[in-house]
Amino acid sequence: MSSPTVPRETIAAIERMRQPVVIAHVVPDADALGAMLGMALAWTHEHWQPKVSLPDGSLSLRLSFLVAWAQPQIASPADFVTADGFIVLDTAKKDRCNVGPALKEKDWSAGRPIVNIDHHSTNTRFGAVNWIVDDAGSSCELVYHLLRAAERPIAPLTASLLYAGIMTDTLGFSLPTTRASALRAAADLVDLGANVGELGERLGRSQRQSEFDLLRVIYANTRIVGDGRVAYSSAGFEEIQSAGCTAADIDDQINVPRSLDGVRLAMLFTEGRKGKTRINFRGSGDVTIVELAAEFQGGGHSQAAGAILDCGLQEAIDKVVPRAIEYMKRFPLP
Ligand SMILES: [Mn+2]
Repeated sequence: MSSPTVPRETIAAIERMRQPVVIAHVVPDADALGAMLGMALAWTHEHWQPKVSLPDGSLSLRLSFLVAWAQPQIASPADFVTADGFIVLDTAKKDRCNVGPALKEKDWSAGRPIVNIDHHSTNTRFGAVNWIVDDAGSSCELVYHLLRAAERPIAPLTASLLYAGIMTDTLGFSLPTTRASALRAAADLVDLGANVGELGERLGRSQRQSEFDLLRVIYANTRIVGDGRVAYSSAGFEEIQSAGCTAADIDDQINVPRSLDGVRLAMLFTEGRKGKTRINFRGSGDVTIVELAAEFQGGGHSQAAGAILDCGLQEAIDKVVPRAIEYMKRFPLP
């Protein structure tokens, strides 16, 4: 993939705003945070005062350092009222926006323009302006190209934030979604001052005891089914609590069942909130899983998707695992 072309109308729509709120998805990962914080930082100047949406409790401990680095202006409910537009990044559907429980049920954009920039294949194009590049490896890569095209300065801190998203959404430049353009963008960001070593340390080698304890649970609960091609794990509400974690800390643990040799479909079931079970799906090799997630009203990318069921952990496992084993029949062994 050559570098994506940034549509002029995307830049023009952003430049028409003066006090937008920049938003990413619920349970923000490093790509969501990097894109949101990088965008807000690079675009802060005398005529442009962006705020970012980060409701209480929505940030994982592991990624909180990105917010501490960026020191963004956090949007209050009043800022949502006075905003003249919204920039939504890395978010496939409007109801996945991380605006907090009070605003979630309301029409928070109320006729004002939304600029929607994303790389999820299931993006519903809910913005007034939509720039969706579903073969881009990360939203941070898109933000990088946008800042370049709009001739916004990229400070070393912005470079670090964007590098964090490009690196993590490609699992350290190791997924098949890693295009040459992602590596080029990352290289440019290193030239611009991205702190590769510190990011590697913080994102890959700085587990807290609580996260480590939750991983013990994930390893212990991992099951292999479907002739060894399907693996899943789970953490119940009490298991998450007693490890000292919250729903915001759940994400990367999907890599435990996914890392088993021969597994092509991995799932992680977590009950971060009582009575709501989140499922992370990952596919590898020729196995795509976004269609499976869609059967449970979820979405995402072809090989990384999620869904939320309104039921407890065991009920969700009983519902989804047999269906997943059945689903694998469309991917016969070579
Ligand atoms: Mn992403």
